[in-house]
Amino acid sequence: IFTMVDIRSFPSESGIRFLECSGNPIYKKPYGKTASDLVGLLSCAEWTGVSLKLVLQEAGLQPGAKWVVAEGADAAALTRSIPIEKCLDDAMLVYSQNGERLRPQQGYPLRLLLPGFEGNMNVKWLRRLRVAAEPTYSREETSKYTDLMPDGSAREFTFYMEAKSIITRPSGGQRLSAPGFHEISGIAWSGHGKIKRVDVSVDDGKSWQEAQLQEPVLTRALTCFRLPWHWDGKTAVIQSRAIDETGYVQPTLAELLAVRGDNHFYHNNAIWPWRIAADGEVTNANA
Ligand SMILES: Nc1nc2c(c(=O)[nH]1)N[C@H]1C(S)=C(S)[C@@H](COP(=O)(O)O)O[C@H]1N2
Ligand SMILES: [Mo]
Repeated sequence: IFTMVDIRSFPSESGIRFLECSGNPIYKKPYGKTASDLVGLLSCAEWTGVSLKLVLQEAGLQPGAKWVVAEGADAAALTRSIPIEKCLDDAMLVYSQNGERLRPQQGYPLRLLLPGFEGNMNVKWLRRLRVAAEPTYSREETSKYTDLMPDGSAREFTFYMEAKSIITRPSGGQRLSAPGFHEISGIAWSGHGKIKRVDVSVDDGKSWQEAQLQEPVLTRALTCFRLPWHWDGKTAVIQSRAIDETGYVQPTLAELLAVRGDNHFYHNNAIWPWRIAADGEVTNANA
């Protein structure tokens, strides 16, 4: 048993990492109107705490350990099984966010942080870690956070948040005041590491231009991108696609639906194009 005093006496580390709910957004219509409707269950913060690897080693990790089962102290006792490889890689037990102690809503006093893994696995109000040879098959990894494929099979233990991006300016709900110069900007992120490139199309996907990335590009963190654009005042469809350091390219919604069907619920990382009308109004082109 480690108390919070014990945990806080370990050497600390900090990292800027995104955290995203894998239910962000849904596959079925009606789709959201704004960027926030589509990918609003997303944040990026500087987290401070201790390396989970260090804590496990200090506790005396035995060979044969394959999973760590993490349990929250909320009424639901949210329970998730984490593969040992992640626990011995960049997983952390965090007690601070953006330089202040965790807020109650974010898991005070202690939270598991698994950079790049779906939000649900980042257990708040952490009260127990159990080392096991098998996953526990809790509610949150069977009834929830598992997906039904078109052939009736279940896709389970989908940990990683795949590469994703969205244009936030201009985006749904906004209006371009007049034709002329407009900067296109947005955010990109990947659970597999750094964003390598973001392509932007202003002609409904016919051609793509490389956007400028804001430095520093951090691993498993939100990365801002920008592209100068001259809007000629005609109807246009603009969109962005992220490519991460593994070479993975963000898919279109049609590509995702073709493979997963719309009974799939989690891990929708599709491209979201915006339609610009002649009067400058911006709406969701997939809706
Ligand atoms: N103990 C506990 N941890 C939890 C949850 C929960 O209900 N209980 N919700 C999870 C889900 S579904 C997500 S998406 C993230 C949200 O983290 P945030 O509130 O810091 O944005 O926390 C996760 N950790
Ligand atoms: Mo979530």
